[in-house]
Amino acid sequence: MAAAAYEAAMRRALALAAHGPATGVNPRVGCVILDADGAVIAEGWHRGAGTPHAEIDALGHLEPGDARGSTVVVTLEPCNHTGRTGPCSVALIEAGVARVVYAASDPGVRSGGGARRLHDAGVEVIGGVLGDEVERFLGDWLPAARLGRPFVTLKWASSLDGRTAAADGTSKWIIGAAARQRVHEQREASDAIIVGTATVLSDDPSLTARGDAGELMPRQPMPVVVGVRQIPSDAAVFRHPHAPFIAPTHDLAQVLDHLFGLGVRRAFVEGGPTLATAFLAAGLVDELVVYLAPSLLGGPHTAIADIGVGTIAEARRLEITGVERLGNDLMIVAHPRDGGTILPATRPDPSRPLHSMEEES
Ligand code: AOF
Ligand code: ZN
Repeated sequence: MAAAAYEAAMRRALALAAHGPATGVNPRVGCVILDADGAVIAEGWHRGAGTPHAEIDALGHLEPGDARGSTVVVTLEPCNHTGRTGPCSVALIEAGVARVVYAASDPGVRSGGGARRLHDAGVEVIGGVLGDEVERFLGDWLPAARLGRPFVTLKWASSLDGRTAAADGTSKWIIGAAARQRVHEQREASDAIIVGTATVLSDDPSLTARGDAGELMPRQPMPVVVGVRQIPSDAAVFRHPHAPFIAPTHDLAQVLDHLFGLGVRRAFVEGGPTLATAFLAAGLVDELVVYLAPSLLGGPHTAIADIGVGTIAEARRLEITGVERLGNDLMIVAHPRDGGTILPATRPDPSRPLHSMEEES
């Protein structure tokens, strides 16, 4: 079979993968099974954690023995572990497939290694077909799997001069309705929203994802509150559809580690400035989303505090990877040019906070 046939089947597998859920612990995966003539004999995709993997879903559409000698085209390297389900590598070997074509390697410490296992069992294995497209499609899931922690987006909304509050600390509605709605979409696309205790104490946010009529969106991220200060038992976050995860610590790496274990792959850090600065300084921010309103506030309430840039040559230079105009506001997405995190970690000891997260207003 020609490379073009594998690519065409991979394109179909990618379209199938898109039926799956875009958030949560498991990736979106699609699979197409071809007979020896290259005709499609089965298709499958993954429907979320606890359900069959794409390969098993596709095999399930065939009679026993019908996959013998077939070519399995799948967007992610077949898994090699027993998680909520058994290893797909073994299922494919037992089904007697002749060849496995995949796009992206599985970076999981436990789940990876399926390609090698298949190869060792005499199955022809071809990796990297439409690799870049599938990488882009998998979005934050792959970086999170590689990092072994959630992919972290840091968001703030500021005036044109980079202030997130006026001199008296008031900060409601810096950005307009269209931009605020975009924030709700980004919340819905996240697995967790993280704020500091100071934000809970000053703003009492609900940390829900809502539609433009204020209604709850179908998916709600897990609310997470970081910091050692007590928050009142009647705080709005306790009325969130999911029980909030309260992390009475300043050890952000540990918080992320715990969230990863709970299945969080995409974390959205929403405030305030001290928590934002602490995440940056700990080298734990992968992406920056900045909403800019055409207003000027002046004064002391900058979006982030000292990040150790003493002179202009030390400025952390980023690349703008997205711009959207939302009503009168702008949304800017930025990433580091050289890969890695927005700021490299500056504090080797995460148990010593840069500033107290509790000082923030
Ligand atoms: C999926 N769907 O189609 C494939 C996956 O806990 P489990 O058993 O569902 O295993 C999840 C892991 O399996 C996942 O993180 C990924 O590494 C691998 N492959 N996962 O959810 C699939 N092929
Ligand atoms: Zn699998």
